[in-house]
Amino acid sequence: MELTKTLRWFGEKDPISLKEIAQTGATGIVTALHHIPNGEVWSVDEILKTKNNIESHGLTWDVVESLPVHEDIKKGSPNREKLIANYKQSIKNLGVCGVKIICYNFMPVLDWARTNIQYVLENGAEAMYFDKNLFSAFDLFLLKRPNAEKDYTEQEIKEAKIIFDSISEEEKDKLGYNIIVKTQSFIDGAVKEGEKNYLNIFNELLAAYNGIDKNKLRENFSYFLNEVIEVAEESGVCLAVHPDDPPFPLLGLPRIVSCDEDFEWLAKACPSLNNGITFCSGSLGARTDNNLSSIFKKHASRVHFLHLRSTKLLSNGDFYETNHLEGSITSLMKAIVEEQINRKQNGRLDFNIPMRPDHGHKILNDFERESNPGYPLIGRVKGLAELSGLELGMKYLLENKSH
Ligand code: CS2
Ligand code: MN
Repeated sequence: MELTKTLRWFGEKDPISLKEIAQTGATGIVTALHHIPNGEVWSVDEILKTKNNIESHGLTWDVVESLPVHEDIKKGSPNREKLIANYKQSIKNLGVCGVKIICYNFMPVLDWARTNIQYVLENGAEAMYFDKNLFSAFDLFLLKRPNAEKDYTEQEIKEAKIIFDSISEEEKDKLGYNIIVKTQSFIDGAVKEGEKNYLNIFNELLAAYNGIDKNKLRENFSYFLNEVIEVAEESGVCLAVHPDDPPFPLLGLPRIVSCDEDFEWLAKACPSLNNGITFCSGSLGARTDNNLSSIFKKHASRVHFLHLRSTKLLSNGDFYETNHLEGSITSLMKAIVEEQINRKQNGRLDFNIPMRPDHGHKILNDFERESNPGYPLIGRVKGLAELSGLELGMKYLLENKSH
């Protein structure tokens, strides 16, 4: 019994190769068919090409991350029927090919958001940082989102203005780029690199959510889940929604997968255990009122995939991604191992839950090569090794206790 160790691979365009990943201690790959446009069917042929490639390196394709949910499904637009039909077909095809866990998210427009993707730590390593005031400054004064002021207090606007006035033009450009162009949704192609007009395009994407509040978004999410769940069950595929990162509303957009109450809603909206969760400790950890191990314990039976990393929350609401073993990861790992033991005792076969170190710091030779933000090789491998050791020790303690 052991968590399945995986690393994310961004496909052929990833500067990090499968050959390298095969040497890291990971046995599995988390990837997507990045070349297929969002909304189109993943055919059996295309899935098998990637699967065979992964397997030719002695690895297994354990989790899809992500099979993206099209914005029109999130918005509940009339053409969602066609898009949902395509999603169902992709689930079916993945099931046929034996790829049985699908991670996705239901965050409008944005995926994860950070203000600095090269925050230098005391030891010289680089991490990703979210500066609350800087993010507000971006919203209010760079993006100039219509009516943005309504989402902030006077004090917040004042603080955002001070910080905005203190940074150079070059830093402003970089800020926009970090926040928008490097986020996952833009990897989907909504804005091309070098696109000068990207702030306007972005404002249009946001404006399309005018009138869609938390309840409406929940309604659209529930509709989607209840449409696809039967196919998922028949195909033996588990869906695993990734939490909002950070887990609070941004840019006037609703966020509905952020906390315990949201997971409770999720389970009620679609009770099937195939409607599951990607438990991302780093995302959920960016909120003081999210107690990681208690949220995990409460919803453990529907956790199909683990993203493990730690978030250092500062008193002013800023946060950054800290070392994997910091924070409450030890008590979370205890809860995870207990869940594995439970599953085994209850005859569930899915006790080797796939896990990956979600992001990693840039360290050592990572500085000598390109990588996707958050996904340098050595920093992630350090996290993987640390988490694997923690798991092993925890298992030893808990199993000996139960004998
Ligand atoms: C990931 C997310 O890189 C990351 O932070 O955890 O982007 C994740 O892949 C998506 O939200 C899942 O759809
Ligand atoms: Mn994550």
